[in-house]
Amino acid sequence: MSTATSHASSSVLVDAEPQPLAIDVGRTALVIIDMQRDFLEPGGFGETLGNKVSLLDAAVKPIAALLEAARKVGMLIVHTREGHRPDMSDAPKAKVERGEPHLRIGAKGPMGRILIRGEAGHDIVPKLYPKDGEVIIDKPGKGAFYATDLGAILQHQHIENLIVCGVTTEVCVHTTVREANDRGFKCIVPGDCCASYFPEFHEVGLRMIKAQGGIFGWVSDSTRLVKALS
Ligand code: C5J
Repeated sequence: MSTATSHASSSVLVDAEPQPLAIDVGRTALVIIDMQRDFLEPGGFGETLGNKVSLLDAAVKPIAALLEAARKVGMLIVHTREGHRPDMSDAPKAKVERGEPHLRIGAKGPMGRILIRGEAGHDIVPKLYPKDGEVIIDKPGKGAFYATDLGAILQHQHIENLIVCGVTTEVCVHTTVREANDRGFKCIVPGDCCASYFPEFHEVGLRMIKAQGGIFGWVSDSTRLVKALS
């Protein structure tokens, strides 16, 4: 993992709503939520829940552009993966017992056992694959702080701001932004780097973040963020 002390400290102004935000790049992390095959590809968890997974493809290209810009400036990069231990001891019964039994978490699908660590479907899509040294957080819940060491890592790296993106907007992205906001992080959410199986939830999810003076954070997009970083 790269360390905060190795990150160049420079303040940039990010165009965002409800207002522009100045961030110190060296104290900012890019957090990419759950860009896993299980959510984006046919045969995974997303599809077993009855969703049209191709709707999530829209976020891949903008995230790739942002990831490239963040890597160039040496920003701390965090990738998260939602999933469970193979023995499923960390999977709450209430979460597992939903939907058809042969399509539930832990069941065998075309990409291996659904939402289980180490299986092909649990891995991150090739276009956004983590590079050596980037942080990977395996999370059993929707929020990236719940039952993980993300908080400790961000604290040790002196991170104050998060750029949070990924899938899905109203579930794991939103939960993570809310957790981060309560922990004192300023969160910027690039809208085009997020996606949902429900376009209306995506739209409203973004509006909820920036409403009321930015009650959960700021909303921007990949173009404005890449411009600010370069
Ligand atoms: C869901 C997620 N939607 N990553 N997970 O179950 O948003």
